[in-house]
Amino acid sequence: MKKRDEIKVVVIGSSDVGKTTLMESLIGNIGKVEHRGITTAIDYGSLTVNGRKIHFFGTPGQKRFEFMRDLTLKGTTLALVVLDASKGITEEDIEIIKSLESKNIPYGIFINKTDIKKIELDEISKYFSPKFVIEGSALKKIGLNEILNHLLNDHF
Ligand SMILES: Nc1nc2c(ncn2[C@@H]2O[C@H](COP(=O)(O)OP(=O)(O)OP(=O)(O)O)[C@@H](O)[C@H]2O)c(=O)[nH]1
Ligand SMILES: [Mg+2]
Repeated sequence: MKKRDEIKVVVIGSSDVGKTTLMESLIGNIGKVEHRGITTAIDYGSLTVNGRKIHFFGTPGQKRFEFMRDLTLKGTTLALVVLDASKGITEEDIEIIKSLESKNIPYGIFINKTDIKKIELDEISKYFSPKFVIEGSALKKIGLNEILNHLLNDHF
């Protein structure tokens, strides 16, 4: 199978888990709209790695913006779900992931903020069937190359 030259990745997850920080660490300057640190529109940035362009769309995590998340998921290659290890797996995380599964959208999981605390990986496999699970820190720039490697090399 020929790998697609351009892919769309939607960064998704509940409020404050570090989605915008992750995009900034991966990409640098991104388009973003925030009000007191809370994302209120869609973050956007792209990267071209080994001739493959990756378009990243970051969704707001607050519940009142759920409709933007659903709209942004249209035509996505993969959803990248960000979890906050310091909070553990929350009801909202489960809701978000179950919604992806019900729409048959492939997703990978990035467990963020592992500089503060870790999550038992068994916990993840108990609930979910992601394409990949990566532990790291958006703030400390840990695990970012692993994300890119999966985006470039996996077949979704
Ligand atoms: N310790 C630690 N803090 C982090 C990490 N990543 C993000 N943060 C902090 O977590 C807070 C929220 O980060 P954001 O990137 O704004 O989170 P978000 O998911 O985009 O939030 P919403 O857009 O409101 O849904 C900020 O204070 C970040 O500095 C990390 O890896 N470790
Ligand atoms: Mg944000």
